[in-house]
Amino acid sequence: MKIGITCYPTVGGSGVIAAELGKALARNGHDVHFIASSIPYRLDEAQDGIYFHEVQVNSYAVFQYPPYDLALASKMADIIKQEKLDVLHVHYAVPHAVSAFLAREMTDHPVKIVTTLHGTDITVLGYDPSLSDIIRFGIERSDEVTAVSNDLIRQTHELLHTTKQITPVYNFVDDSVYYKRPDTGLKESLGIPSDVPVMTHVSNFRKVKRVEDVVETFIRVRRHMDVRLLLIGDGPELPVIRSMVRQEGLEPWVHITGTQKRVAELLSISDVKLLLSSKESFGLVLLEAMACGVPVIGSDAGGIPEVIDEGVTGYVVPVGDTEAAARKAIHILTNPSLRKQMGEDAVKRTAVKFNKQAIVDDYVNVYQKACNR
Ligand code: GMT
Repeated sequence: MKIGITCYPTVGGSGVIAAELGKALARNGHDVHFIASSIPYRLDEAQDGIYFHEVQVNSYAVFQYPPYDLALASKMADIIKQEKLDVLHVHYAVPHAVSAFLAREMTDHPVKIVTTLHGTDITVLGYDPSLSDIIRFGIERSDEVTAVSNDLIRQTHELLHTTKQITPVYNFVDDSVYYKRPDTGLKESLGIPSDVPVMTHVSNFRKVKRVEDVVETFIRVRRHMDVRLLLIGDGPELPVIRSMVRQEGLEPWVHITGTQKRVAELLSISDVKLLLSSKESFGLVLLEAMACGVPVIGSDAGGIPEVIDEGVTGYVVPVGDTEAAARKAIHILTNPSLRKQMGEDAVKRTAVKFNKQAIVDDYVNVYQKACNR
């Protein structure tokens, strides 16, 4: 098939999934055309069957805001016509599904539109009355719609009052990147003694991630045992977290790494991974940790309970309940055989329930369904 893919190219789960999906589709013999404002993170290698088309937005004095959505629609229409695309798969309803609709209207070629909902397009923007009608429009005019968890489907129907059928397709990880790496001195280079366990959080440090709960949980765990905290990533809340760490006098035990390329290596020296968000449609970082053999503790927000098998690969705690999160973390960290068993089960569950090839095949089935309409 000839498949167009549009996503936000910056670091973020949706961009990662779009890029990994595109690479896997190309490996399976499809032609994949990325249409985005820049090359998606993770698409930096040359690969047969992958093409990149950059959307350029010109700025004119007449525009207070440069019209990215229109430039995107124009570029999509060009590529649909030029490449005779069978399917245009857009990640995020706004503006991508709406730009795709406009692009299809601009061409005579019968391209099908597949939209994948990733989360904040519904759980945050869906509450905005100035956007909810256009999000619903983008969804309803798509030929097929998928979402990354059943909870996101429930929320989409509830928030947008749409009856559009939405297919759940879970996220996956690239197991050639995320697997347990041997520690070749990384723990030591961070100044962490080999027998001291490590708690880890990875995110884009937005408010919804509730990173202050992660630090609060760490403080509670530290009252019981020697432990370290790795905070990986960057974002608007990082300065707040830095000052919390300073004020609490935690600097010797908390390692703030910023954005990292070697996430799999850092996860591999971790003993438990925390994601305590208030909103989270899936939580791809949980899967990345699980693939590296790390037990996970997540909040009961959104799709997180669909990712964690309670008591098997980790634990789910109520949003904001740092006491429960600390209790679960202490339970894992003080039971080496449990920590080991959970880590092994996490790797197995990731390979089965979130199997990359099976999920790529699910997307191809969705494309075929759209084309057979
Ligand atoms: O979590 C973010 O802030 C980034 C956002 C994105 O666009 O990548 O993540 C969303 O999509 C990911 C991939 O499907 C999911 O794993 C995240 O749970 C989801 N984020 C939220 O729902 C807050």
